[in-house]
Amino acid sequence: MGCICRLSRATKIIWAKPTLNKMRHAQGVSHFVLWYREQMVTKRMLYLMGVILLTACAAPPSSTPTIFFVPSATPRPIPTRTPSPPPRATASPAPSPTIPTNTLVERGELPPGFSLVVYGHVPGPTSLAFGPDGRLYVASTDQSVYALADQDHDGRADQRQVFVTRVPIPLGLAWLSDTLYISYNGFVQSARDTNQDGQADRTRLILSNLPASGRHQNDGLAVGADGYLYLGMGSTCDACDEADSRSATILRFKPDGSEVSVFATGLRNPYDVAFNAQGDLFATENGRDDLGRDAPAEELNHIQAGGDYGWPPCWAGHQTAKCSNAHQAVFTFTARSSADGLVFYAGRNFPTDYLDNAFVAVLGSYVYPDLPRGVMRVRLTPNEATYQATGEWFLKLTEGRPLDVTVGPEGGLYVADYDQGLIYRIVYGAPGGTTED
Ligand SMILES: [Ca+2]
Ligand SMILES: [Ca+2]
Ligand SMILES: [Ca+2]
Repeated sequence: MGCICRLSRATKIIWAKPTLNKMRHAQGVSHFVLWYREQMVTKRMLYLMGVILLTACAAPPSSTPTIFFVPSATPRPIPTRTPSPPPRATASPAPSPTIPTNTLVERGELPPGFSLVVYGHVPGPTSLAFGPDGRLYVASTDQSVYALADQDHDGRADQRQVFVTRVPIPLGLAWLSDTLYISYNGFVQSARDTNQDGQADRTRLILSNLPASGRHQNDGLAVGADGYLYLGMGSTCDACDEADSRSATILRFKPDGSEVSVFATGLRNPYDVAFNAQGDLFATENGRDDLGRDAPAEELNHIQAGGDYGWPPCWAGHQTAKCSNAHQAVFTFTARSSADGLVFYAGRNFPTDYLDNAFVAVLGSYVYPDLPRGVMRVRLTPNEATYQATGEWFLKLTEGRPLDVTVGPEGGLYVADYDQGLIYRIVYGAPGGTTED
């Protein structure tokens, strides 16, 4: 399935299958990988090595066509070897960025200098959003939204509180001022905590009766600079003509639920939506399932007002006469690997070349368990009216299934692992310290 098909209803239907439960259990309790790196090297040389390692680690999924940096691995019989990274002991007098040492990676693989710790535990986390109070709000498939806090600032949550309950299959969260908007099965609800006890006491239905009875439902939410909310709307089917014009679209509406309009169409399951620093809107999209394992690719789309993104007849690499007006994806991911949560990096912790890069949570596939999963980094460059992109793996996992990503006020990248019920915190340097400097 090229999506978390029925993370809405299919969460119950598909994932209840004994074979899939067996598969999940077979993944077992995770093993922790301690990745401890201490090197006394010059800043310039190690920075260079970091770039080389980063690009080497960036080996893309085979079906991802828009990768620029491909390490040349072809051996040559003649002794004209490409110079390898310089010896570690070579000193350079010029100061340059240092790759932090003393990092820790409790899960997966990251580029040099980054660390990852388990920040918190939430059952079936589907969506993440930091609140104005600095807490991390986490939507859960147990029909709740939790708020996590790291009160002693050691980089791990030590307090968890239920903020809202009775929100079945919540897939999207977005804060606007003191109000949390929650996208759940067929509805968007607002929630506020007016008496400062950490729990919502004022809730209000903003949108009702959204099409959610089929294969997908309403997904992620984002707040635009224009003050409107933008909502991904999944299709009711794998590939069909929809009866409800709101299905397989991006909806736009005012925070009070008025002025609902279809902003863009032809998106089979736009799991998440996010704005970049320029105020442009992007959406991930899970492609159709009926064409086998190798097509279509999962997509990242630059969403423009009135745009048609092609589903069902058009997808990346398949442009027929019907597709002349369909927008092309700006980046693609391995077919069927389920590109889901999306955020643009706007923090101060990562090196500056990460600013405004997209991070995309790639869930992987329950049908094809060998497909890659983790978090991809996508760099976008303006190109006429849209963008061109290159991408590489940022976090590679062999177990667990990332479903959403967000950035903390202190600049950490937070990842929701749906399968493991964990939230990861990734920073540049050693873990610890969630206080904004
Ligand atoms: Ca803590
Ligand atoms: Ca309250
Ligand atoms: Ca999200």
